[in-house]
Amino acid sequence: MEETMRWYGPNDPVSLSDIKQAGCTGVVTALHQIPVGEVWPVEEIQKRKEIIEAAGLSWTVIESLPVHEDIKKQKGDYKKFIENYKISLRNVAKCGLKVVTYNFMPILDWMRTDLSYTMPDGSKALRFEKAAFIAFDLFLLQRPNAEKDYTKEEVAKAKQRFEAMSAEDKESLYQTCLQGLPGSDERFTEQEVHAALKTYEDIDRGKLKNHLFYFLQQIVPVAEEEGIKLAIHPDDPPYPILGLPRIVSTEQDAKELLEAAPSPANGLCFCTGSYGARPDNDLPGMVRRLGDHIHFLHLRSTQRDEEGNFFEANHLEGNADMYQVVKEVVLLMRRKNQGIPMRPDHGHQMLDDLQKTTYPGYSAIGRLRGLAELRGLELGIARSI
Ligand code: DNO
Repeated sequence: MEETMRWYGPNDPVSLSDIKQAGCTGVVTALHQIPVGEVWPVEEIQKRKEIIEAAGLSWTVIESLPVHEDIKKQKGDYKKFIENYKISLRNVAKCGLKVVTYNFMPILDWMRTDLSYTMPDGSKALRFEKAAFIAFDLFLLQRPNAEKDYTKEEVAKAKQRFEAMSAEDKESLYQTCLQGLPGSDERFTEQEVHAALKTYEDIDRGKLKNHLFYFLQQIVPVAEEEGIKLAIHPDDPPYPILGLPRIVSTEQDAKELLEAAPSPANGLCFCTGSYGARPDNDLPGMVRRLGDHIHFLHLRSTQRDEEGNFFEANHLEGNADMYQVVKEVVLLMRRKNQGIPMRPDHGHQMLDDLQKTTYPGYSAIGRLRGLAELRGLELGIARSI
């Protein structure tokens, strides 16, 4: 695998030199300063690339080239935003970049209810607790008609959970859930979330899928022509939240989006943490069956329970069978005779990380532990088969 780490740009407290010392050959990053929907100019891409290369690393993957909300809704200026997206793809190709990650989650990207869940060893993990999330939805956000998305038992449990929270717990839950967009420090205000949710009222799963397929049919030919591999990130968590449809959650979803615009350029960011939060996703089988379209790997493991709660476990623990996943990846790379970019996705805050503020999930030492374990696992497998 081509080992990388995510780097949030010059303001990231985890530096390029830290990433280099962790043993990476490249980084995964984006021009976070460019507003979503605007064209990425060649000069800006080139400038960022030079900074990365001066540190002895390559810019292996773009994560993300974000998709404007109008494209997801097919409203407003969506045609212009699709044209802009094509120009950005051509511009990144001009700079020699090859893999572009994006997602098609409405409004919110990933969602957790706790960003510092204490593990038995004292390190901190990201966690999604269903009752807390429902409590946020019903009693803090007070989304209209939210109760109809939950069972009576779930509502009762959320109520009980909420009543037992201190004012401080409530505030922290509220801020965590509103955090919204990774890669920025911005949080949505309550009004903004309500207004944004309203704009999706008439968009169900089928409609959102059609919007994704249309978008793919527009951009995949450009990517193919430019030698770019597209990698769509799955939904995290992989099911609808806040009444919003989510359409990249299962193997079937992935197959359908690949079939909607058949091309080697149309591909997946295979995030084992996101797909793996559902027990019905067979991760090693997905690598076997969809491997030709896996252009980027996020390796991470969640530990789930029957109620739908999960936390991010150490990379080789939790529910993902990381041994089988990496074994399938090794076989795939041999078959294709090429490496696949990988990043250890997230990591616990541990050791000196606990004293630092980084993007949630993106501490240096926790990710270094994940990377080191995954690299060792790959070497062991590659040597023994
Ligand atoms: C979370 C990340 C995602 C991912 C985007 C890709 O840690 O894996 O935010 O970058 O969904 O567009």
